[in-house]
Amino acid sequence: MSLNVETKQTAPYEGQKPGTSGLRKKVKVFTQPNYTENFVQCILEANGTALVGSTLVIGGDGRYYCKEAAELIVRICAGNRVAKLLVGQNGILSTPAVSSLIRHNKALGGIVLTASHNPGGPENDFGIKFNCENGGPAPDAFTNKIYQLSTTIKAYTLVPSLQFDISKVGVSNYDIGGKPFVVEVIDSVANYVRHMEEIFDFGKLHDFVSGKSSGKPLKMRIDSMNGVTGAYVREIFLNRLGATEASVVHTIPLPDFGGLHPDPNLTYAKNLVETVAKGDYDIGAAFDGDGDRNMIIGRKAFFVTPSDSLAVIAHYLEAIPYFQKNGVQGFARSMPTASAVDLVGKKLGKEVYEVPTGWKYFGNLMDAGRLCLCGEESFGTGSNHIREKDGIWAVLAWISVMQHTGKSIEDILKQHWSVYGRNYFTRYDYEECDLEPCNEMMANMEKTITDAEFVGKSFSSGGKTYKVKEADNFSYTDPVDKSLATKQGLRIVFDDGSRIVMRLSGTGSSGATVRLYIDSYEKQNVLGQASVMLRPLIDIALEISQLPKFTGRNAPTVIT
Ligand code: VG1
Ligand code: CO
Repeated sequence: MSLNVETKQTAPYEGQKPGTSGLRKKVKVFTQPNYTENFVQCILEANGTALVGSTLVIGGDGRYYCKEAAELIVRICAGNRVAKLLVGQNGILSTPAVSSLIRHNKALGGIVLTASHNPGGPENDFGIKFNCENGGPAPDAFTNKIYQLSTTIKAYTLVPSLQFDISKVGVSNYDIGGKPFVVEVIDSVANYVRHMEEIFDFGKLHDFVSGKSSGKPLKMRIDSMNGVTGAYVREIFLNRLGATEASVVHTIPLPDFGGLHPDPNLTYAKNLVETVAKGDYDIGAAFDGDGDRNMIIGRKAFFVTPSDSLAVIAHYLEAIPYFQKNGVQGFARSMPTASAVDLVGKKLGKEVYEVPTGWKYFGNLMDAGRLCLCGEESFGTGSNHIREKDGIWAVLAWISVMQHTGKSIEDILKQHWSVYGRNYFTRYDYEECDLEPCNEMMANMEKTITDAEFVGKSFSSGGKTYKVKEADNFSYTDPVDKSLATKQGLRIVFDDGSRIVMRLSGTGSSGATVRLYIDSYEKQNVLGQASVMLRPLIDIALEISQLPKFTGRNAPTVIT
């Protein structure tokens, strides 16, 4: 029986402008009549004629409204002449799993349902983003097109009568206006686990984790924070690597993340940090809601900054079979990320790229074969095995390094610093501030730091003096397609390499979030306490930006 396509009239909604990684709004915004429908129709139309007969991947992090949105999207895709959909069972796929599936199946792209690390539930956030055929988040030119379409949309098309069961793995075939249409509900973890097995030496890791090689199992606490990684973690760490049941916690994905804020950092993953601090663990790790972020801590909760994590993995890439096989190309980091990896790149003779915030900026370099490992200070680490950051991959990389060196996480870091020096790093977030004064603050600071007199000025605090070497609003020309991204963050670089960076978040769902990044390099004094070492530069940043005056805040909401 042929199913009918229906066209529904609609009108534009304001503000359907994708941010750093997709469109993120409150659930209540997405569930307004036609809001989700409009945005999805615009995503599909932005693909132009390539959409006809294409394959798309659909899945998300299991948060509230994820399953309903996935079912709705299937019906809209059916109405837009897509030929085949790969849909995660119950609408569940981690962000890295979507990226892997797109590449593995040579799909045109994927629609990812997530607001990542933002809290979930009926009162909280939902999000939708499009990933292109390389598996990475759509670049600016593409998301601008989606936004443009959203301002003029008049109608969307769907097949309301399409019946399928998203909770059962299996293939359903349809005839839509004489054309075949296939919905394949897939096991959410199988493809991803296969991919990890190709990258890492699971045999070696099994012996190391289970204790078969040493008689001493690796003591781990892996915390999925009730996000999407639960199922992946259970299959990989318990079933494949032989870890004990007690090694993994919060592995059931919940629509509201059990009330947790699924953001793996020292503030929101407090339970993990406290447990590892008190207990007998070699490694602790946590992920965000959609599984692309990771936090790594060692014995007694020894904290590894994401900037250091990237540098250490870069130093030990030979411990991972994937890189032995495919070779090591360049490295990259986002602009606010501390420059520890630059030093490793320099030593190994590798190119190091500095790109704006957001994983989409790494994709072109990877596609061009110039980049194999990259990271962001926001707990993102990944490689060119996919085009998203990958939380579980990062933990497997760290366990590989531990196995390879036979050292503890703390010793690995201390040795790294003794060779390269240390980039002390912190980020202060001021969440949900009023937008207007924040815009004013940024404009004001831009004016201050781009004044001709500013370069060469010295600032002193707490017995330290920093002299400005350069200052700008960061802009980036993609070395591959020459596309230009401007106004990516205010940046003050001092002559010892230390930096102050300030930008407004592009992932918040209401108000403005100010991010202040402080990066201070020490060649010798590598064993200090980060909060003490960074104090002078923080005070200087607050003075130059006049942040307390503009935001009315005396302290950040989150410190990482
Ligand atoms: C934040 C991070 C950025 C990251 C982005 C998406 O963006 O700072 O590094 O790429 O989130 O990560 P912003 O614009 O709020 O600073 V995720 O795990 O939320 O997809
Ligand atoms: Co995420």
